[in-house]
Amino acid sequence: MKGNKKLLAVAAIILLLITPVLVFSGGQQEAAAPTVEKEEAPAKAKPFKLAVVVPGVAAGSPLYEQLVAGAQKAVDEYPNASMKVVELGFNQAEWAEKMTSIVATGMYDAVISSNPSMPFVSMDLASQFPDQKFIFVDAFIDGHPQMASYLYNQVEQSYMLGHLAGLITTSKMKGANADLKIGIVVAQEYPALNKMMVPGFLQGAQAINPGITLDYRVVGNWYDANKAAELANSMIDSGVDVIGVICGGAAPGVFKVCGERNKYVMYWDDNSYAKAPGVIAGSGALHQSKLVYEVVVDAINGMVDYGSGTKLHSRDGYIEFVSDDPNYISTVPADIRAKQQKVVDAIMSGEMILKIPEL
Ligand code: RBF
Repeated sequence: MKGNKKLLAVAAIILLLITPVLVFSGGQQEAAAPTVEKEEAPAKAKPFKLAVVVPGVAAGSPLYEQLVAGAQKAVDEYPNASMKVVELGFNQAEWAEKMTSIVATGMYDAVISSNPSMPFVSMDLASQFPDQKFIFVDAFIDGHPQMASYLYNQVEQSYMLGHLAGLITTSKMKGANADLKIGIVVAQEYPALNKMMVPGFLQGAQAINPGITLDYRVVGNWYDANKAAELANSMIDSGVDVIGVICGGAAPGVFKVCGERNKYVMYWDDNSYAKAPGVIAGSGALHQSKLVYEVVVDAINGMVDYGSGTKLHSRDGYIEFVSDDPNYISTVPADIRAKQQKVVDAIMSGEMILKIPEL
């Protein structure tokens, strides 16, 4: 009892002492410490403008859709933040010029974009506008004071997909044939593709059988679904029964042909089983909307470490093989899924290390 009274008295004194502060603060969070208020309150209220640059077209490209969604989620949480989405379109020769016209407005505290070419597309522009800050996801640049970048370990995503492709092509699944041939349809060549994705995919498949070969085809752009379909047909004619697809908006061409001819697709970037149930037999996922959300929140709060390049692995939670989707479970038999899961678990836990090469 005695102790309680003493506590009550102390609480009353504290309340008396802080009441004026609470009254004066008018509900503002920063008002508790007047000295801090002077320096921090205006900084927090300062408008933050973000340019979200889609190098291509968002629709049909999951990583770009996630870029926009992640940025939007962060901006929605901060009343002082706003963003503008700009699509650069499919003509890559125009990208640097279009980026310049965004940056030249001087309006944006940061520009965020996604794909491995964007740091290099922006390099000259960065020296012309030394105050402009850039954030690149799905890209790598280290040591540039105006740029922060985040690179996914695409060897891991690709190995997991290749491993399943290997299991399927050597299986008795209804679309699988006796040939040890898998394929990949890509939109265009770039270092991250040639050094991480294609080798990772093949390495994963060859872990099942070293005799497996890869039929590699290039569409030439990120939108031509008819061309992608033509390539898929020709690959299937030559004995391919599982096709990896990294060609953005052209991918539905491969889905269609594989659906018609009872073959299988491996898909990167997002849980996409529902886009072609029974045809997409394996899907990886990059958690780009989560990454972008976190990085944009940091940018709004002035916490981005410009000058750094960050490498993200499966064990960091940004890369996944989607094994709990009902379409995966109904398309791929349990014994194959069990073998696949062992490798997925080993990669996710960090027990199996697949290094990112120099790009
Ligand atoms: N991926 C897409 O899904 N759609 C695109 O339009 C697209 N355009 C790209 C353009 C360039 C120059 C580069 C280097 C990559 C592009 N990517 C695109 C690929 C993307 O960055 C990533 O590598 C793949 O989606 C696999 O994760």
